[in-house]
Formats: sequence, C-alpha cells, structure tokens
Amino acid sequence: MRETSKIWMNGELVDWADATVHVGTHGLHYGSGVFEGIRAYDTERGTAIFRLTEHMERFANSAKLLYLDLPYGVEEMKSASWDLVGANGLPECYLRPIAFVGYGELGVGSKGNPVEVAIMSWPWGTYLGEEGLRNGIRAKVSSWERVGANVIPHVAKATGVYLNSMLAVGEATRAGYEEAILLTHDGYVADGSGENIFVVKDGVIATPDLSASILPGITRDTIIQIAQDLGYQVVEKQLIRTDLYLADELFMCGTAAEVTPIREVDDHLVGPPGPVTLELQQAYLDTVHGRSERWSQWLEYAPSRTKAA
Ligand code: PPE
Repeated sequence: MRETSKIWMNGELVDWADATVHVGTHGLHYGSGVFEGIRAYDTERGTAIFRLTEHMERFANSAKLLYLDLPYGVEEMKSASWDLVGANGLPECYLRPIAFVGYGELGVGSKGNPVEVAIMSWPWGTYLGEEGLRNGIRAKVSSWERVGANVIPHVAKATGVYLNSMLAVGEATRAGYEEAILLTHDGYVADGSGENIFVVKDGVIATPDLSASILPGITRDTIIQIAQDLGYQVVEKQLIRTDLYLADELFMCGTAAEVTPIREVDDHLVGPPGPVTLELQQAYLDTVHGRSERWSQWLEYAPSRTKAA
C-alpha cells in the first residue's frame, strides 16, 4: 500500500502513522466491523468519486445489519471523504471507509465500546493485474462455501466475512489460479473473493440474483444498467458451476477489479475476452472517467467545485 499523508479518523484528519488502534480493540478480535471500497477518478472536471452516495448508504446499511451505532451519517461520511481527498491531493485514489467496535471491554457480547470510524485513501492500481484486465484471469471454484444469509448477513460488507474470501482466494492462488469463485451452500454461483460475476451465453447476460449470498455490488448494479441501456438482456438468476464452464464469456466486476475478464475456470477454457465483455469494460471505464454523459449522475464532485469549474 502506498502511504499517503492523512487519514480521516473519528472526525479529524490525522497523519498516516498516527491512525492506530489498541491491540485490545474488539474489531481486531472478533471481526466486528464494516467497510467500503470506493474509487475516485480523475476526470476532465476534476476528481470525481464514483457513486459515493450509494457506497456510503451501503456502509450505513452494513452497520445497521451488525447493530453498530455509527456516530456519523451518510452526509458526514461523504464530506469526510472529500476532506481526505483534498488533504491527500491525489487526483485518483481508492477510498476505504471502515467502522469497527473499538477498545473497551473484551468478550464477544461486550457492550458500550465506542464505534470507531476511519477513512483511508491511497492509489490502488489494478486489483487482478494489468494483464488480467486486458487478457483475462484464470479462476477456480473454491472448496469454501460462501457464507450463507443466516450465517452472517452477506448484504453487509462486514470485515469478519472476509475470512471467507481470504480462505478462498488463498486456496486458489496456492493452486496457481488468480481468483476464486465461491458457491453457496446449495451449490449456486455466488461471488468472487472480491467481485461479482457475470456470464454471457448466446448474447444474454446473466448474473446471480441477490439471494445467492452475494454482496449487492455497486459495480454489478452499474453494469446491469449500462448493459440494458446498450440493448442487452440481463437476467438475475441462479447459476450453477457448469454455466461457468460452458459460458461464451465470463467476467468479474467490482470497485477494485473494475471489469476483469475470466478466460478459464477450473481449467475449462472460456476464451480470451469476448466482444460483450470488452464493450462493457470500455463503457464502464468511460463512465467512471467521466467520458460518458449518459451516466454523469454517478460522478460526484467535491462540494466546493461548481459545475463550470
Ligand atoms: N463481492 C465481494 C465479495 C466483494 O468484496 C466486492 C467488493 C464485490 C462483490 C463488488 O462490490 P462493489 O465494489 O460494490 O462493486 N470488493 C472490494 C475489495 C475487496 C478487497 O479489499 O480486497 C472492492 O472492490 O472495493
């Protein structure tokens, strides 16, 4: 991670090195936290944060699902993000808001510990490599099941849930693949360790529906809307692993991964990035970089900037 100058922590901008917590922090012991991943892009009109409001709304929902009392609302989190982007002076960056149960009592059921909130920002390049973005990655269906809806709410982007992702991606990379694909406990396709999945077959685009233990990805929603606008039929439905093996095209998407093609799953060749994937990848990159007027409502600019600036 490339260090930047400041981190926003509990209402203040502090030096990077000073944004620390005690080893007795509840969130460290039990994964009692929620986070977000957001990208800010350099556009002709200055830095834009892509769908900042939706990300902060999901952050608030994630906290609610874990019964965490967030001391800051969506608007305060948005303005804190802009303060941080301004302080670090990077035209493009990844933003990582996090909230967690802080130091106080230990014990899973501890009450009364403060909820701490921070936002980091730093330049994060491609998630699955430049080569992956261009030519596609090799993925492996994981032996680890995706956490079920009644295990931990998968709609929450909760820190503890990511042990599930960590095990899956670790297994995949140790076996020589670049990413894992997790199935639900009853065998339906869920997500990648940090991305949602799309299948293209006979010109129709399909993606697991929200009941399949997936994170309701903001990029997923973006891709669905862009694809429908381009005239594609998009269906949200249950998919099984053989739908992956027999796909015409496959890709993953997420804030960090953007649109990354998958060229192989479990050693079944799907093929190099196909025309639908490439069209959607280009449309996504044009959108986030502000090159597409069609979706300009998703680009949020610093509050002090006027539209004409
Ligand atoms: N599923 C999972 C499991 C997931 O972690 C992400 C985001 C997505 C789907 C896509 O969600 P969205 O970003 O809203 O389109 N994963 C984050 C990175 C995880 C990591 O820290 O590593 C991200 O893309 O920011």
